[in-house]
Order: sequence, then C-alpha cells, then structure tokens
Amino acid sequence: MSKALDGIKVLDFTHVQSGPTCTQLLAWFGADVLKVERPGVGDITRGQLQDVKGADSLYFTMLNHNKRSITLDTKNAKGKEVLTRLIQTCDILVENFGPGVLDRMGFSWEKIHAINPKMIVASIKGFGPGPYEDCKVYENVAQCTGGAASTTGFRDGLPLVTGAQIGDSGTGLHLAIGILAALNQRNATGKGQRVTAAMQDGVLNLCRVKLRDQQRLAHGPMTEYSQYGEGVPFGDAVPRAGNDSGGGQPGRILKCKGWETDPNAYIYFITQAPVWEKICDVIGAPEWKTDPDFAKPVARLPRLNQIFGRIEDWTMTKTKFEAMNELNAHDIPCGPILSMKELAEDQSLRDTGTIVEVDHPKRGKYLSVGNPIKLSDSKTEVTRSPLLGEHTEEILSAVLGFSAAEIAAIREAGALDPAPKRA
Ligand code: CAO
Repeated sequence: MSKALDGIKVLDFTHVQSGPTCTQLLAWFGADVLKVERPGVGDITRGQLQDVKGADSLYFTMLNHNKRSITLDTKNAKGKEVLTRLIQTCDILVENFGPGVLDRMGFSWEKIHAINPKMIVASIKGFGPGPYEDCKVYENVAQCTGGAASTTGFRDGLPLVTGAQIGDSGTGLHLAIGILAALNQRNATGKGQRVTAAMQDGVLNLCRVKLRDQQRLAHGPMTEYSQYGEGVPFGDAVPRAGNDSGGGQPGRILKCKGWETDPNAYIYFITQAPVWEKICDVIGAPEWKTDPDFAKPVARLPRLNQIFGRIEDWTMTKTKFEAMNELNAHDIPCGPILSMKELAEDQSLRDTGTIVEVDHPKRGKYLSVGNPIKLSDSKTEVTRSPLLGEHTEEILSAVLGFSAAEIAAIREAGALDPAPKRA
C-alpha cells in the first residue's frame, strides 16, 4: 500500500524528544527519514535512562521508529561534503539544535537555500526571537515559560509541570503541521521555506484557554472556578484551578471505590447542563431537578463543592469502571483515571495500533505508542528504531550515490564511524 509521504526524503538532524517526535510522525506517514548522528555518540538519549545494558534506551527507541541512521561528523571537511549532498537530495531538513548550532556548522538557512532552493528547513528552538532567543530549553522550561505551570496545580500549592510532554512532543507536532503546510505550498511555488516552532509558543498555544481567562478576569470573577464558590477573591493573574474543568461545564476528579489503597481509583465527572436531570436521578438527588438553588447552571456555580461532594458520595460506592458504564448509559460525560499499567494492557488500544509491540535486536520486545493519527489510505506500520550508524553505508551508496572508493575516502578522512554497526 502506498503511503501519504511516499517519495519525501527527510534529513533528520533532530535529537532528544521535540524534533524526533516530528520526524517520527513524518516517517509514519511514509517519508524516508535519514537520521544524521554524531559518530560514536549519536542522539544522547540512546544512552539516557537505560534499562537494558548495551541496548538503546526506551527513550530513544520510542521516538525514532521507522528511521534510518547515518553517522556523520558534520564538522569534518569530508563530512560537510556529505552533508551538502544530503541537502541536495532531501526535501526537508528538520533540526532542534541549540540556537546558532547550524550556523556554526557552516549551514545557515541562506547557504542551505542556495544549495537546494526546494528544501524546507524546519527548526524547533526554545524561544522565538526576543530576549531569550539564545537560551537552550528542555521540556519543563517550556512548560514554565509557556504558561502551563502557573495555571496547573492547586491554588495553595506550587506551580506544577504535567506528565504530558506538551513542550517537547507538543512542539514536535506543531512543527510537523508547519512542514506539511510548507510542502503543500512548495507544490505550487517550487520553493522551499523556513518553518520554525518555538517551544514557548507551542505551550502557550495549548494554554490558549488560560489566556482567554486572563482577559475575562478584567470583567469580574470567573464563576466556574471553585474558588468563586469558596469566596476566595481572584488576583490579577489566572490562578491554578486544581481539577476544575477549563470549559463552561463544571467538572472534578472524584473518588471511587478503592481510593484508599489505589492511587488511580478516581473518575473525572462533568456536570454537563443538558444531562443535569439524569445526573440528579443517577446519584439519588431527584429534588435538585426542581430546587431553584440547583436546577439552573448559574444557580449551581456557587455550590459546586456541595454538588460534587454529593456526587462523590455516589461515585465512592462504585469502581471507576462501574461508574463509567453507569454514567455513559445516561450520556453523562466522565472518564476513569487510567494508569499507565491499565493503558499498556488495554486491548482496544492494541487493536487500533495506538499501542504497539515492537521487536528490537538488542532489547527484545517492548511496547510503544504507535501513530495516534490514523489515515484510511496510509496505514502506519511501526518498525524498530535504527542502531547507531546502521544505515551509513546504505545511505552513502544507495541514496547519495557515492562509490565504494569514495566511501572509503570519507571514512579515511574521519567523517564516519571507524566501522559500520549492523543489526
Ligand atoms: N557532527 C558533529 N557535530 C555535531 C553533530 C554531528 N553530526 N550533531 C551535533 N553536533 C554538535 C553541534 O554542532 C553542537 O556543537 P557546537 O555547540 O560546537 O556548535 C553540539 O553538537 C551540541 O549541539 P546542541 O547545542 O544542540 O546540544 P546540547 O546537548 O548542548 O543541547 C538542547 C541540547 C536540547 C538543550 C539544545 O539542542 C536545544 O536547546 N535545542 C532546541 C530546543 C529543544 O528542542 N529542546 C528540547 C529538547 S527535548 O527535551
């Protein structure tokens, strides 16, 4: 079966998480992704958080599926010649080096554009142009500077970072969207362009509803926040809202049966207005259907603690799955708190390819998250990540057209690993 990005070649200069998320997605859609790594070292995550001695870490393998690896010293003169050939051959260059690295390597946007005017050059940096443009950035720095940390957590606690990697993986997704848009424009103009996504911007985009709330503050208290019903005045910046719903339908995380011993025996419960009467019946509070203090959404807002307390009396009599089934039978929106263990064992996620089992020559079988985006005519088949430099010779000869003698000369000049590694 053909793939959506068949025929597209990606020069993948990415490392760690943000960039590799983007290029892995392009690979899943069918692009030929050539990951360029430093000889002997490679992407630093190969060796980080290692759980199996001598094998690439899960951190690396889970972000680099379906790619080929070439080791190349791009600071070496011969290495630069190979890089130039790669630029001439590929459609897209993706990088998330620290600020200025590509320029220092001698490959500015202007130079790349001159070598291959059709090439799309896509970059992730921590910040866009401005006071912090030269800073190196990791996930949690982006969460803190993009507005997520200040609005996550409880009012009386520290700002919190979330487990969802919105700075790294989130920005990788943003970049992939930009690349696909640029590819489409290239179809019309024949020209490549620069695509940039800053991690701070990506996080802020995902925190859009909080900037919404920042502006609402000027027009009075935000009545859907718990602190409104608790009589706690608002300050001049959006507060942390605990597990309050970020939308117009109040929601909370509530205890379910077994919460005393199971840290995940909870359910997210949304008191969606259209199903309020059903909620009252299910939890055994039919009198609230007509009581003027509870019947209308606006009347309920100052009483959310009381309401969720009563609902929790009901959810605590059910397991999170019993509550989920019962509530869904009445179209009441809710969601059990699923642990990673439960997700890993979820058969329906395996069936859709959202969780996949992958075999690796050095580590054996492991689980990964497959492509969460499903195309009906371009099915994703997840293949294992490459070993360091596994495809160096193959790429030099079959993709770039170097002869055996030329490859020997490149190796002799110290631009490659001394000996190629194979699976
Ligand atoms: N051959 C030779 N040199 C290479 C090379 C290759 N194939 N690949 C990389 N290098 C060199 C670079 O040229 C650079 O050298 P100089 O600093 O001398 O110019 C050097 O490796 C380090 O590059 P770096 O600054 O990107 O790496 P770092 O480990 O110091 O920083 C990170 C890592 C992630 C903080 C930084 O890359 C960054 O801020 N990236 C942008 C934001 C981002 O994506 N962050 C998310 C990371 S995921 O959590």
